[in-house]
Amino acid sequence: MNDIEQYEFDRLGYLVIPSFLTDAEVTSLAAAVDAAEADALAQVDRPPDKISAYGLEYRHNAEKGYFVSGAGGEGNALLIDEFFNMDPAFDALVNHAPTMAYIRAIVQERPTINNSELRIRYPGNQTGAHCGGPVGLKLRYNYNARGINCMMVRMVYFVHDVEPGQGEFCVVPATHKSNMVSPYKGNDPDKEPGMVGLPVKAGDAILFTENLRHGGLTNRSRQTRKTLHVGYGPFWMKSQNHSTMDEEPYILPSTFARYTECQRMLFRAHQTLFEGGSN
Ligand SMILES: O=C(O)CCC(=O)C(=O)O
Repeated sequence: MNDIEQYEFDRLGYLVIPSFLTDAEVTSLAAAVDAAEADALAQVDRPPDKISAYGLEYRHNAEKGYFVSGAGGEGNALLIDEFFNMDPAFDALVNHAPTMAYIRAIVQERPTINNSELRIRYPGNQTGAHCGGPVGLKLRYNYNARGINCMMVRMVYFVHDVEPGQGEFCVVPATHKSNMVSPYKGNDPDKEPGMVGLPVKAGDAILFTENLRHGGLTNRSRQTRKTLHVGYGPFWMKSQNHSTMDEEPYILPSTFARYTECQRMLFRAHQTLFEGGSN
């Protein structure tokens, strides 16, 4: 993360990183995303296995190791938690060197992955505006003598272009430093003053602090928007997926068996990487 990127991230609370993934990564991730969507869609008509603390209904596929909420079709979104278990193609995003360089620059304690969500937003769908201003400790943005000091941050990976009107990820820049909760009622990202959509190309990524007010503009196109969201934070933070909130990371033994030791460390909470050290 260079000086300009650090300045912009501190000033705005997010960064759009162009051409972050290679063409080969985009191709392989896009195919895995489509296969995951087909698998998850086959689950959504049966009764839920779990209801999250926030009231979201989840179907759990224990064999493939994921939780899905939502539905397909006009106006809906399908949210697949723990997508890392679904396909070895997703291993490329675990200890992804370019990502880790950004994460280490903004999370001061040893970072781990605490959240993985495949977000599939069908035409007509929007993601309500949330966060910004005073938030709890787990989402907080801070700056100290060592520089940027984030709690939870997210990297969003794009496997196809998202043009204006196609359900762009959106932000109210700089609200990670706001002292006030947004006074705008309804959480409609299309109507919230200051909200800006961030169009991207396939292979781009967006890094943001969860302290920033953000959401997803209405998808007014016929293209379904498919994005991979990976959350990071200090090692002591447990799962921040809604389906497994504050539980241990949900990584299947078969997924763990594929990983290198460095990849495994990204899912080990409450441990330090080096004996006697915190980093
Ligand atoms: O991309 C979107 O529609 C919203 C995503 C979001 O809220 C998040 O990644 O925290």
